[in-house]
Amino acid sequence: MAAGPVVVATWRFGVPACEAAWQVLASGGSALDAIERGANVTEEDPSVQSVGYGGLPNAEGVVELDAAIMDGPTHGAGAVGGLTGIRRPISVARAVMERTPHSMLVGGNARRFALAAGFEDADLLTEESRRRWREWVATHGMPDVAHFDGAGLDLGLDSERMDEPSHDTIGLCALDAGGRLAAGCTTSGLAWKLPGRVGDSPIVGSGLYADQDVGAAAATGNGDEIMKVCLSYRVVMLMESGLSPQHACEEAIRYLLRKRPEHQAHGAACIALSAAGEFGAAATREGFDAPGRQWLWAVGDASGVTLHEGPTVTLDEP
Ligand code: SD4
Repeated sequence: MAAGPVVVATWRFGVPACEAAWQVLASGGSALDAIERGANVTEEDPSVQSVGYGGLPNAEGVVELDAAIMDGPTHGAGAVGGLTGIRRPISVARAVMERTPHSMLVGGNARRFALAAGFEDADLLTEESRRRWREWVATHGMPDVAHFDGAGLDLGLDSERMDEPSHDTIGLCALDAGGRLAAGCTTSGLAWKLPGRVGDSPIVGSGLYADQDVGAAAATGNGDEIMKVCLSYRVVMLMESGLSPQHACEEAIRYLLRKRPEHQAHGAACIALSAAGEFGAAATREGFDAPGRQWLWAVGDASGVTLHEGPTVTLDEP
């Protein structure tokens, strides 16, 4: 008999997402539906400037969304990368999984698919995100993407300027009453990214992973680093080798730090949920342990939805 139901999500905005997901789980709904419902709450919230509607745009002022969903029982997955002008990208990702033989659609053709599948065209910029982009262009100038040499573009990865709301992905892992697992991830990605840049979030094994026999994981942080170590896959594999979700998260973050010690100013974090309903989370200390930027994550279960802090990990510790 499986434990649960339970849902885990990244960041403070994971609280309303968990509340919505919990409603689904509590009424006997599937983990997959819970993930989608929870993620949609964050995607539709204009005050979250790192996910969906209201997310900060790329260097040219266009909001490009990445999202993916993974279903434990079928080991199915769907994803979209660089999706523009659609408000609920995780639902498009689910449609990719359920209505096509493929796993990921990108760019203009992901948008065409979404429109054909019945999603509405939407302006994703809010007054606030437009204002912030104009401010960024005024201080940095427009990068010349066609002749980009890597020198002139400031992606805003300086951790001192990274306040909590500006760059964070919602990742969710859920276990339903029937013992089914699912994971999801949705983001507008790094603010001011090069047009066409796709992060870890829509990539199975990097931004999210679910193995029905073991557990699920999701990641947030600098996707250009996260994808180099397939962070979510690593967390789940560590759980498979016998580590608890908490220790698996800490060990996977340590692995990232070992492999890329010079590249962690922006940081990375992960959450995990086992098939038995245990959960855990960890983040790099650098990037996620500054005033206004603590590593926070949310849990929803029968006792309610709670916000948790830390732990953060460095290489100096065993
Ligand atoms: C990305 N992982 O696109 C996302 C962004 C993020 O905290 O989660 N930032 O790289």
